[in-house]
Amino acid sequence: KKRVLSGVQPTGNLHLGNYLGAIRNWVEAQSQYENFFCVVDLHAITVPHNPATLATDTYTIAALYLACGVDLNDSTIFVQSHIPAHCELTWLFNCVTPINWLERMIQFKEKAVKQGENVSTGLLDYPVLMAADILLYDADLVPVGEDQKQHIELTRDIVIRINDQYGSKKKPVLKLPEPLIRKEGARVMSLTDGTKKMSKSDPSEMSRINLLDSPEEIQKKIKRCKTDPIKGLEFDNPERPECHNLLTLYTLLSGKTQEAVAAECQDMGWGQFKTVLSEATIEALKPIQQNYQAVMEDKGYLESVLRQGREKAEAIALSTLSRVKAAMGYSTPL
Ligand code: AQP
Repeated sequence: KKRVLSGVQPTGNLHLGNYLGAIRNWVEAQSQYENFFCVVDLHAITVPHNPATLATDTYTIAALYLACGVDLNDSTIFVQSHIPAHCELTWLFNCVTPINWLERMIQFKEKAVKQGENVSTGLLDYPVLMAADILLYDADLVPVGEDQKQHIELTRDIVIRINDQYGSKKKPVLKLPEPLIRKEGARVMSLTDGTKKMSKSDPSEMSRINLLDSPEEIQKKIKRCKTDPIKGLEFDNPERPECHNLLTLYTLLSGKTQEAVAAECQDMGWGQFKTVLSEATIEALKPIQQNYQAVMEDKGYLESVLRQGREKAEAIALSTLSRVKAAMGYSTPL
């Protein structure tokens, strides 16, 4: 089976963008692959973070993976910082990655602007750590949302460079991974601005629906979300980004086809549609929230999942790390 690697940062509550752009796709395809899903807590400190909540947030994300349907028969769940090889491989990659490759990254530029003078070296280095995450496991495929495509391209550039400098055509050091971006859900947009992606770092809670939001919160956010004054609802009108985004959310959460939703909603007013969308969202999130409560009631179980996950993942990571170090000419530890 082909191997899949993906992850989410524990930088706050997971939202519908993370779910529809990534986790739901992991779950739908997991039986076809051998999967590794990590909670990327080392990435979480590339922006200012709260030490008091980092560990709890990490557990929350791992529990949400299980709650969303990640199946341990097909998938391994682990925490990035539990495996030091991620940092070590990052250092090796740092020394072959030109700084200007990193300065070109859109996510870096966007996040750096927000932070002014406090931008950390870690934020610039984020994509190199991500390359280490992927390449340590010889992943074939990386299922992510559209926003991560540029980072996977950079991972591929690092592979090409390492193979070129330290490997041979016959014996490449690293495997070249491919992004796996599903068209549906690849870019879920903010509820307050249909031209911006839904994001954990948006200061407005009203801009996103979190997977653990109560039905009342969901209703309130959808009631207040940005719309437009045009009558009738339609997909694909570039003048109406909010309309397209909300209809897309309804399509994905209700499980209906785009054609069915277009027909159902074409004559609706916003008030009526918002009720329909709220109900579909609450209904879709209900089982995830129930599963999450059940997982959180048994902390011992979650710990054992993460312990076993670490053991399995670390064995693979250490073997890749030795391979890369040997290719780069390092002596074997005595
Ligand atoms: N709006 C989105 N639409 C589709 N997919 C999305 N993803 C994130 N936002 C959207 C996908 O979710 C996965 C995990 O993302 P992450 O939390 O590790 O990093 P991120 O992309 O930085 O997520 P956020 O919410 O946007 O956080 P901030 O605000 O910190 O940047 C990835 O597969 C991502 O593509």
